[in-house]
Amino acid sequence: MYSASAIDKATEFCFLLCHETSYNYKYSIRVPVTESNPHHCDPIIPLLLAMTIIPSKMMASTMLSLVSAALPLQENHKGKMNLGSSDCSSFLRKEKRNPFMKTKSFGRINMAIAVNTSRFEGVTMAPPDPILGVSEAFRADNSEMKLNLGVGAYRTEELQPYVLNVVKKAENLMLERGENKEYLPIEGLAAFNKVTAELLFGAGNPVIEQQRVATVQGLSGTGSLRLAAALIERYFPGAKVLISSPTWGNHKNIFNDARVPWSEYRYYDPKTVGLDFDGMISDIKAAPEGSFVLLHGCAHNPTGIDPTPEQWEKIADVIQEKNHIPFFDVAYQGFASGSLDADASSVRLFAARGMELLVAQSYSKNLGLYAERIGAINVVCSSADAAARVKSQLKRIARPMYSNPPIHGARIVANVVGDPALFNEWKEEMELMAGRIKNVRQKLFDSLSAKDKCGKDWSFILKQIGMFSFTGLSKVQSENMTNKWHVYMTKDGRISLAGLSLAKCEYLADAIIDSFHCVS
Ligand code: PLA
Repeated sequence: MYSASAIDKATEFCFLLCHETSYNYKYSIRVPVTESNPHHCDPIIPLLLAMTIIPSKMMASTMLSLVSAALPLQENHKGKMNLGSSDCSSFLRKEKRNPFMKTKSFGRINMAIAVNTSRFEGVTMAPPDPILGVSEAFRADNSEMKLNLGVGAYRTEELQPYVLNVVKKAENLMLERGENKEYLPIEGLAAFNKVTAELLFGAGNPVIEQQRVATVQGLSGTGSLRLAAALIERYFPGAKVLISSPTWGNHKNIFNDARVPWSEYRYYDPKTVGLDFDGMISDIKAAPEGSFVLLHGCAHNPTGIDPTPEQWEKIADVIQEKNHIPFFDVAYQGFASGSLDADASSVRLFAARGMELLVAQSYSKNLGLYAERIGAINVVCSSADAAARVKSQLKRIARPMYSNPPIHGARIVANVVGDPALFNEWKEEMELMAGRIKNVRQKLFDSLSAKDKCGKDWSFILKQIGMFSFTGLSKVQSENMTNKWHVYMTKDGRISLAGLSLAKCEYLADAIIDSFHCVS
């Protein structure tokens, strides 16, 4: 009887032959049957295959129909033929593996037609990501002057990536303890979930004491936002999410992919290069009752403009009046002001009013854990009972998406935030990072003011907060920054000051002045 492996080898031989004889083997046929597949085939199939060196696509499809027609016959012949496979397989033992065909069969019989028309013909080329795509373009540039101010990633004064000392210490602790790599529960590491909620709301906050927060570890800020979006889609069908104009570009992708409708509220006023507070309030007021209002907890991305404490109170008033649900994105706690508590004050203000709210957290920036993908989604509910149910549903959403979250970053955060000595060290390091960004911000402003002969007022740069500066450069001006000056930035005019050094401020000021005044 022909075994599955004999058939497999015969088909591979067929390809080998085609390849060696320079035939157009693209149109040959292969019917792989894996070893694990117990079905034995009619000998007609390997015979057909062995003889098949087909020069045209049309013939290939004819052969495919023949083979397909022959396939059902195999059932009838089961057990009747025993032609042996030893000769054939010894002949083929010297086979070269054909790189063209690496297909594994997952079904009972898997037919792959090796044609040059792809089944994925309808898949169009996606554009590069507006933020992460900038880093790809930066890597491809060989200029010595190049500067990557695209993605918000902290660099040292030497423009090198930075791993925090407390992170190294936490990792050493993990090695010393010889911790294992077992799966985490779906909701993540319990020690992480505890400290992350405490860091956000403050230990002893009534929402924590009363067990009214459903906290689930997420794949950093993005993954946590995505979980929340899925929860909204499932339990608030048709509810709209209001997002600021402008906002972090990925917010729109997240809600689009989760099929959650969104619209924008006014936020940035280009005339004042500040917050359009009246516009923001009236758009939130005008939204359908019960909408979700996405707010940047601190260090608004991309503008770097945050509401004042008084303005936050008014925003909370309107949201309460309209029965909306606040949804905070806290990606920069500690990075805006250098203080973890000050940067969480907006969220705490809403929680203190007894409102139900959602908060996505990220440790990418404040602990420099970008690639560890560590963050959380917190849902504050009006009762412990509701929180338990919400948590159960978040787990249900997470399980089919990624099953359970990664452990490494969660342990780092738990070790740092949960240990008083490491926690204090972290705060010092964070102040240093936030301080370096503030120094660079000041130097950029000084350089622009000194160099700009037109006397433009650049003071808005000093009013902005966090990693970014929203320069006001248009798309073409931003393109000039990249094409002429090798300064990589997003096309909305945002620059990441975390990727800038004091030494490069003058060069950057020249580039900005040239782009601003000479390109329109
Ligand atoms: N929310 C906001 C407002 C952000 O700016 C970012 C990151 C995230 C969430 C998500 O970050 P995380 O998934 O790594 O936790 N924004 C970056 C990077 C820093 C990015 O676009 O992914 C930015 O350059 O805008």
